[in-house]
Amino acid sequence: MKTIYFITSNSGKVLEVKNKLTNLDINVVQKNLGYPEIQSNKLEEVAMFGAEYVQKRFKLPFILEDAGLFIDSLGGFPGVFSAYAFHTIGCDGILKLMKNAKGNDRKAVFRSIFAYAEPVKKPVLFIGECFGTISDKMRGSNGFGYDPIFIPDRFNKTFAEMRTSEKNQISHRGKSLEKLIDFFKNI
Ligand code: ITT
Repeated sequence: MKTIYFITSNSGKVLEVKNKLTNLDINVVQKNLGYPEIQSNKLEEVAMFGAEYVQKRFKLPFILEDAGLFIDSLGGFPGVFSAYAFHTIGCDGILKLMKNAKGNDRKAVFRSIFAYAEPVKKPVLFIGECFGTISDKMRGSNGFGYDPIFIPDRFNKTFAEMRTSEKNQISHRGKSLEKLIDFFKNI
């Protein structure tokens, strides 16, 4: 069994990834090394910078992931600032900012970028998106982060009202992870 380190502080992410990679005989081990998140409005740049930073310091194969919730009527906020916004204003604060938003103004997209890196080679990125809307109030207790306020398109429940397996089938991370898995199958 091959071991791949997941450089993250977020055990919710590890849970979502572990099951799928175990099926490929890959053991995922969480490593909370931390890495700088540069100021850029593109998650791809944040993930690539983070991966190259870790690569210089950690000499084993690893993955990391950057995700964000981009709300149309807030000009993409919290976007690349999703972690900061979550720890400061949280889901409640986002709902307050959106209290007068109706219909299309509640549209949002979750984006996820995985980076896979091993020594010497350029890190490789895998992108996934999930479109949806922001709910009127927090609903559900599963998952993490903004899950209680995000309703994916074609559903009438939030991510936090879904089981992890159900969320994984449609989520941004589920999609970027599928691409990562295809990559692993071919190396
Ligand atoms: P890392 O150590 O992996 O960076 P993090 O929790 O800081 O963990 P991100 O920067 O990628 O993760 O995520 C930005 C924020 O978006 C963070 O507050 C998460 O809780 C939230 N988030 C990311 N993916 C999510 C998901 O699938 N559902 C709900 N919220 C999510």
